[in-house]
Amino acid sequence: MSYETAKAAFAEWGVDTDAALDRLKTIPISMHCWQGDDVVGFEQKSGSSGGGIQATGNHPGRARTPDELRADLEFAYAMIPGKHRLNLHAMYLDTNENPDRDEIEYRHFAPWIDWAKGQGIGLDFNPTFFAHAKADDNLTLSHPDQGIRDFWIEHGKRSRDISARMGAALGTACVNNIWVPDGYKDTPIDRMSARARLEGSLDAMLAAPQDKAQMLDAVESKLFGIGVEACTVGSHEFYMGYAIRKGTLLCLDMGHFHPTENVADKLSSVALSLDEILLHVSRPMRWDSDHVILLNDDILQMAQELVSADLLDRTHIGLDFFDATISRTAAWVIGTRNMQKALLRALLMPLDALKTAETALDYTTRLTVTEEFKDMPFGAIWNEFARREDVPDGQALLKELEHYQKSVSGRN
Ligand code: RNT
Ligand code: ZN
Repeated sequence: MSYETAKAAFAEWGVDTDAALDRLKTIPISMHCWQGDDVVGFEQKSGSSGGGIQATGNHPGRARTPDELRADLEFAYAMIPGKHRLNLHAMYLDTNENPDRDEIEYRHFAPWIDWAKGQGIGLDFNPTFFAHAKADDNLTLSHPDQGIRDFWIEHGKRSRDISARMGAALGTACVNNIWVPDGYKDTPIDRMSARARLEGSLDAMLAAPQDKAQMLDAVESKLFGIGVEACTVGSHEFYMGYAIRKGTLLCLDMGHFHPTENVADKLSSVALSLDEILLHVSRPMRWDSDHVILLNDDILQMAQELVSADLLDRTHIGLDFFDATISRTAAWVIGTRNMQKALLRALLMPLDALKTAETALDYTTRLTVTEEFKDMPFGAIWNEFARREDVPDGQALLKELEHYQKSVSGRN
């Protein structure tokens, strides 16, 4: 279907497709560096991610160096309409030095900042509280040993300083997201002390004020992880309370709740108590499995809430998935485009008319319209977006993805 025909179909419902495309273009997605190398990072040590997270699969083409990762990212960005961001983890430093986590400095990330400047993209950041000998017990900021806590507090402080300098250098606030794996495989006796220690460590880490124009603190909760089935110290309630009391962002990861919970439903609730929100858009399958996000109901509902509740300006959309059984670059491209497609569908809904029907308790109209809209030609509007943004679609996209994958498949 031509764009003009599709545009007319939406116009009949009072929806302006050009306005939707203009808006979509301005929504940055923070693409996570760790999809490119199975959450391994570039520290001078071997080892896997730990902390209850795991990429499975050994598809050829894993980025082994920062240069390879940047090349892969450049390709992925070229396949994705619009301008986006990169979400870096501290263990992706780019340096010949070998600093421990409590020794990292801005200069260890300088090549990333230069590259981001050249690409015209913003950076986000994460301290890495896993894949390290001092995190082997799955206890970091809540560890009973003050020395271990201090080590991780120092890592967190340095990450905040690095984030602030990244934000200043790039002219866009860097979201520094704190996720720790802390928890217990079996039922703990003293949850309270563990949570009090986590709170104390966070307070110490976040004590130094930072300019919000340069960096924003975020905290990420979790229900459970592999190896920490009985109790996660940084639970949802823990961090929700913490974020509200301390004025940080709250990160909602879609894989970090009970499987039947609707994470989209949480947005409006937390938004009444928080200034800003961070999302880790992900797809759990039976557990926090971090599958590549699909254009499924969960994502569509998330996007619709962002638009309907007018939360786009105070929500930072980050992605969090890692699949090593398929082309890693294709995973980035498909997942990021799906987030955009979900946002586009939300922007193309006749939300005012639906809200009017709902306020009038006319749920019949609400259901009729939302179901009729499932047959609307969203695809033609997306195709137009890709055309305007000069990125391939359909078979041309498939070809590009295959071609690039072939070019990296010799890496081993
Ligand atoms: C883990 C969290 C966390 C990580 C990244 C790598 O369950 O979701 O966000 O995936 O920090
Ligand atoms: Zn996450």
